[in-house]
Amino acid sequence: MKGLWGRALWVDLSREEVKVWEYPAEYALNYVGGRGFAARVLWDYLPPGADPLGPENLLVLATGPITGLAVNSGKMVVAAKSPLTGGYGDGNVGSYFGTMLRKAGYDAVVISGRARRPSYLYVENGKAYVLSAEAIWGTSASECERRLKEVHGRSSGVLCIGPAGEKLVKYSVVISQGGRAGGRPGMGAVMGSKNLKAAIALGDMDVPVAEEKETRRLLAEGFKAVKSKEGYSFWERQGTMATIEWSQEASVLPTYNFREGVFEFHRMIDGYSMEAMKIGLHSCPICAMPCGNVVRDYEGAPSELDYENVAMLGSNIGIGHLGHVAVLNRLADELGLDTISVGSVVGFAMEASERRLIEERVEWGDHKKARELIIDIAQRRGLGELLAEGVKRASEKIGGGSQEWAMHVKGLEISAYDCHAAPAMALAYGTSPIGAHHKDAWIISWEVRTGRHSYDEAKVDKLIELQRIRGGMFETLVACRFPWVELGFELDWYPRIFKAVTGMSVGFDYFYEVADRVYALIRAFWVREHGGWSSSMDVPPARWFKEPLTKGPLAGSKLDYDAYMSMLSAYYRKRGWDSRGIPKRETLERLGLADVAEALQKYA
Ligand code: PTT
Ligand code: SF4
Repeated sequence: MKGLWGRALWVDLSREEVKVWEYPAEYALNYVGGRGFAARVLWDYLPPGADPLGPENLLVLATGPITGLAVNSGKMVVAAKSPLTGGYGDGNVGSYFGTMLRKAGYDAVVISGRARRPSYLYVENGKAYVLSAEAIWGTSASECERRLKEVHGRSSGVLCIGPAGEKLVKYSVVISQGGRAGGRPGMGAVMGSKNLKAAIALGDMDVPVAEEKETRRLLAEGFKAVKSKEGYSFWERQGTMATIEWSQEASVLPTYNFREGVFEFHRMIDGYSMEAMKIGLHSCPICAMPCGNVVRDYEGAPSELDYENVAMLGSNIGIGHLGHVAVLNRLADELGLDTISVGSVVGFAMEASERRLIEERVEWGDHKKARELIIDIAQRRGLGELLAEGVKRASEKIGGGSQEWAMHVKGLEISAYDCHAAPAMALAYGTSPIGAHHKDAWIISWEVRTGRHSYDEAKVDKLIELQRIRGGMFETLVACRFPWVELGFELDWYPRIFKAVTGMSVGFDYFYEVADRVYALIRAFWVREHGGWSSSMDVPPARWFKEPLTKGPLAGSKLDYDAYMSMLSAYYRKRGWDSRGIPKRETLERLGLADVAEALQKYA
């Protein structure tokens, strides 16, 4: 396929060996790139049952055919078997690493083994080396990037882990450009377990495309169209931070460990408060609508804010000063911790302390204690050791009924939308292919608009449609979905750029089929790694079913368990999965996954 080099780097850190891998052409045709490529590699090459933090785990860094060529396409996928969930894990990070990797002559990197000493991978124009990272081990993510750029040049693309990844914190992430983060289900820990502190790419080659002039023309057209959208200027002002106000109004702002959906101090942490503190705007490469809002935090340092970060480190733990929230957010970036999960575990600790299930006192809204805890988590010290394992394992350890309010699905902490009165969003969390993340289907805005209390099948159809576009098309092409989601940029543009780049004239049917294949394959991976499946794995925590909201206009609302389970059954049926949530043989065969069907036979 044009638009892809058709080759990846395969790096065996144990042997300090780097090979060029001409991957099978069917990978590109059937999986396109990004998440699709990663899922297929993990299915084909990861030994079943592998320890996620053992040398046999594979870390996949993957771009797609339009990465670096389309509007908002400075994005890439970081994937591996997750140490947090034991299933498939990935994240999408904005980074010059992805665009430079393409310019260096590769579509992806697959990393196996474990280096004997702290190391980093350096890729430049077709060549690759594993170099010593002893001098930068222990540094913060931004210090690591700064030091490597001093050596390899300012234009190199860098991915780093922080101290949390080195200490194998189960929800540590990979960081780029100081404030871009990816790989919520512990991709940072997988890097750390391999003794891999960083990866750098540098190149100046152009990936061959089918229609060069048309690709350039479409890129310019895309930029112009995005910038002329109605909501553009407000987006430039607030970016994702505008969602705080929306979530408060819709009663979905996670508050006090998802007990409530409204926060009394919401105005102190919203987009307008952010605007008053704003000192800059950062972005991923090739972006037409930058969204990295930088503020100066209460300790005087810059911190890049997003909705999720502020909701989880603000309202969810009772902190109502944006300057304090910004300190915690900056620490998470420096240490390489996922802000959503760390906000959730701190909220969990606050509730556990209130209920006297742990000895340590951690009060709601205590920003100093939250600051200490975040550092202790990254260092795995004291209570931080327990919390570094995530809320699922922490609740199993402390007991006392805490499993009911450990806010996760499949072990991944829930992102920042309360679902007491949002059944479709609850199902989106329940069926997300990586655990409770909103990336595959942010159905909540549609649900709030169209009727939030129903459990009808139209919601299931909408959910699958969103998963196909967001979790399928954008994650395999690989580009940022925000132009479409946030500004209504036309989706039809993507098949056009895909044709210009690859020469393949396809419609949405093609992307949707790829998406369904990738979803079925990822589900098969979960089944294989967990040794079976039960629909209970696709259900959000008991809190949303048992404890109604007590505040705000939706006080009294909670989810209905039986109605949720009927939606889940409808979801399985529409996907061609059985009543436990395992893809049926005929579904796998229809999607060209006969080999996968064979392997799943023992769970039939
Ligand atoms: C993403 C998740 C999100 S989703 C946010 S804010 W969001 C949190 N950001 C974190 C952060 O920052 N620092 C940190 N230490 N941890 C963080 N954890 C959280 O991670 C991100 C944007 C955003 S901002 C979103 S929605 C969109 N996500 C996209 C996606 O998933 N796919 C895609 N094709 N396009 C997307 N565009 C948008 O990108 P994960 P980024 Mg992120 C500081 O990675 O693992 O998927 O988790 O990548 O470059 O920071 O851009 O309101
Ligand atoms: Fe990156 Fe934001 Fe631009 Fe998307 S909109 S490419 S997340 S800066």
